[in-house]
Amino acid sequence: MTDSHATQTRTVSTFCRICEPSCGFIAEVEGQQVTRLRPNKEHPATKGFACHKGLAFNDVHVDPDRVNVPLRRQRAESAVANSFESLDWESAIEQIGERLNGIRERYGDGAIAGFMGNPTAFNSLAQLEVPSFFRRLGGRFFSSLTQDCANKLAGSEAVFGSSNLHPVPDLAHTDYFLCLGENPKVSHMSFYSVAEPMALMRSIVSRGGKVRYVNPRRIEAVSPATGDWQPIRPDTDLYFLAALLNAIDSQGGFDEEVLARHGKRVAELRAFIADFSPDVVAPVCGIDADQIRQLASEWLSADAASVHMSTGVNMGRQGTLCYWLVQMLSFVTGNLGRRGGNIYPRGFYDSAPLGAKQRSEDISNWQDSEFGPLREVGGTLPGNLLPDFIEAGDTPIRALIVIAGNPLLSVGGEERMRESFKQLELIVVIDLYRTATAELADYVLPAVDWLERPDVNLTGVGMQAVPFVHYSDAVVPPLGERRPEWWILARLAKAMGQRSLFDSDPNRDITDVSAWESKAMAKIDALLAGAELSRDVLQQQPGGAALMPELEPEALLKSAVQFADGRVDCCPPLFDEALAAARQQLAEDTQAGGELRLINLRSNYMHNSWLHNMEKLKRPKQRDNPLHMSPADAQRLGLVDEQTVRVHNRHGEIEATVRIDDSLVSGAVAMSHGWGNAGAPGMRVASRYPGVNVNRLLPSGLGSFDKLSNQAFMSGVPVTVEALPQAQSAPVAAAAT
Ligand SMILES: Nc1nc2c(c(=O)[nH]1)N[C@H]1C(S)=C(S)[C@@H](COP(=O)(O)OP(=O)(O)OC[C@H]3O[C@@H](n4cnc5c(=O)[nH]c(N)nc54)[C@H](O)[C@@H]3O)O[C@H]1N2
Ligand SMILES: Nc1nc2c(c(=O)[nH]1)N[C@H]1C(S)=C(S)[C@@H](COP(=O)(O)OP(=O)(O)OC[C@H]3O[C@@H](n4cnc5c(=O)[nH]c(N)nc54)[C@H](O)[C@@H]3O)O[C@H]1N2
Ligand code: SF4
Ligand SMILES: [Mo]
Repeated sequence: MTDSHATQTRTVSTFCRICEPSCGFIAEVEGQQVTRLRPNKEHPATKGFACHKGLAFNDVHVDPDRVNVPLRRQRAESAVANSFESLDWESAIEQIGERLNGIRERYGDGAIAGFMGNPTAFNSLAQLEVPSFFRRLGGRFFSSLTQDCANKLAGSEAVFGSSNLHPVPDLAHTDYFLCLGENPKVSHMSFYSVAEPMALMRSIVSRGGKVRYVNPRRIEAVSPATGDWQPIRPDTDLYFLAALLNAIDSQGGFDEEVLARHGKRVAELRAFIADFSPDVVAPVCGIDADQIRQLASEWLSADAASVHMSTGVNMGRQGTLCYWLVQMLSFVTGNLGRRGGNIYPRGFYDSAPLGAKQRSEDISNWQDSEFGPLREVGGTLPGNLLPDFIEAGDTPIRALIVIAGNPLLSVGGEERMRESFKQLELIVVIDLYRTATAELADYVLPAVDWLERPDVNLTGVGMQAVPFVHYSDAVVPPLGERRPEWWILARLAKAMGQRSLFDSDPNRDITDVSAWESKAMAKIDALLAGAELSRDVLQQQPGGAALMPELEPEALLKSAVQFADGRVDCCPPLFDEALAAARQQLAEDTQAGGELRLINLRSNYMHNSWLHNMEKLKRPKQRDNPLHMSPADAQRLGLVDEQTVRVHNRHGEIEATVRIDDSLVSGAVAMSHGWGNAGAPGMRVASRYPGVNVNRLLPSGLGSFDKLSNQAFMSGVPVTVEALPQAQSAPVAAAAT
């Protein structure tokens, strides 16, 4: 960091906290204003890579629509619906604290709930402190994990004994990469932190290797230079993976020596995949049996093969089992813990044992709840049960605090969620914006953004292509009255007479925020100290970052597996019920007709439900979220481009505009989520281009999530599409199911 005269430009090294790559940036600062963000070429890991969303983040930082002071909703008697008045922090904290205490007294501890959203994954202090606030209160805790990747936590916990062990493809050395349900070019990968994934894909292909994207859509990553498309019908990956393993076993591809030394329950795995021959699954997956056998041979003939799956598979009906079979594909063929296969790179601390500790704290604890046996995964209950918990008879939730989340748009079933919120006595939203969820809140509290707070890249450790750690101080002081989440929650705890997050004595009057911050930072400092690093040392490195030595690939099987016997569980007994259900499901899917299935579509011009207030992202074709449909389906249904249609199923209905898209397999329709901002007038750009909330078509409540992991079913949900009657012409109604 170079400091000079206040009015001159100084440069501060920092990093982006929008998504997993955490790209290194240089912020140019004049006085206390950021004037420009640019990629940091000196950063040892991200090396000058950055995308347009991160580079434009200053637009969010200075957005006139940001919430800058605490807001309180005018109660119903107010003449203006949903008007908010500002108040000072002291009053806001005092009032909320008092109401929370009243609710606890009337309804018990469980009446208070938290929902923590995705941006906290890149917010080190919030990530560490938010869950403990609710734990101390004895409250209920939900997070966007169960709309994203909870299946991976549950899957790894069952197979490796740690919810934190997620072997990543060694793309720099692999000869074969099988990529399921992931779009590296647009979304920059998840559970694999890499700044420029497409450069790695190109290098695999250019050194004679193969990349296969298994996907119902010919995604942007597909090209002669970066890999081929393997089409698949939505939500059939479990059958495909089982058949691939079945074909590999038939071709003698199991590595018996590795299995004998490091595996257990291999016979049970074999028994399961035996029912899924390529011939049986081919018609369901929409992949020829010969092609499945060909993919098996390709995998086996590669010197080293690697695999990865992401949200397109997580969100199907069998996310946990799919993650298990992905690990099995790697393990049984001797590619797990091998150069060019899947590896555990470690990073600046060893996260695998921490995931084993989490297992004892939540995952193994099935409890009888009023909704049947339920367990927490990653410390969180199923987001899809939030409305049910609010409506629960004896022990209802009555206060909800949402931190960096937008459950009204990000969780399935907007109508149910909205309806259930009416029963809450208190809703508090801590956010940057007056989002659709915030619009229903009693209080909206202004959070700092990542230019205004210090962070270490905690998320991604153990899953980095190049293991590194970086630290950034706040680049500029907070604008307005914005505050960090830990500060808000610590103040609330104190106002409630609770032990504050950072102080054992609730009565001690702590006004020195920096003292709190250093207490909050102490955990991070301890992790850094374990790697013989400190924040000071990091800040003196180029890019504020230090590269970490990678574990040798073999260490994965030698020491990272967290079961006492050190063995990989090839067929965890926990799965028994799910395996039976999967066989049953295959039988049903084999009988099912050609219904349309709805899948997700991320683009470079949206980021979940946020960044919708950035004018720069509202390019002409990016101002709403149409329903993408293959030409064959459109023709079958008599639909044309730009036509308005009704999309419905038993969960809900929406109107959308058709976009004919030849990148989709027939039978799949795709829409972007995170839209539906008509009800968020506080976000003026977003509400000008509102789009429609596709999650109205997703299930909610019991039966709408994977019991093993709490992961919501959000991809492959059947829908019916029909033309809306035209004002002038006769209706062209055509149902797809
Ligand atoms: N149909 C469908 N639904 C999906 C998905 C899908 O693919 N399809 N994807 C799912 C996935 S993977 C995810 S992760 C979830 C995300 O679900 P959520 O986390 O509930 O939603 P986001 O849209 O990420 O909203 C994040 C909110 O945090 C605010 N925010 C940003 N930075 C900060 C900060 O530093 N502090 C605070 N306090 N607030 C901040 C933003 O303004 C925004 O309102 O959505 C899920 N929903
Ligand atoms: N631009 C942008 N970048 C983002 C985000 C964003 O919203 N916008 N969100 C961030 C977040 S929170 C996350 S979790 C990551 C997610 O990163 P990814 O998981 O890569 O997310 P997507 O780009 O939605 O890719 C999912 C893919 O799965 C495919 N798919 C859908 N259904 C199925 C199926 O049944 N089987 C198979 N095999 N494929 C299927 C879809 O066609 C899609 O290409 O992205 C992060 N990066
Ligand atoms: S890829 Fe993600 S982390 Fe990198 S600049 Fe873009 S939004 Fe930020
Ligand atoms: Mo996500």
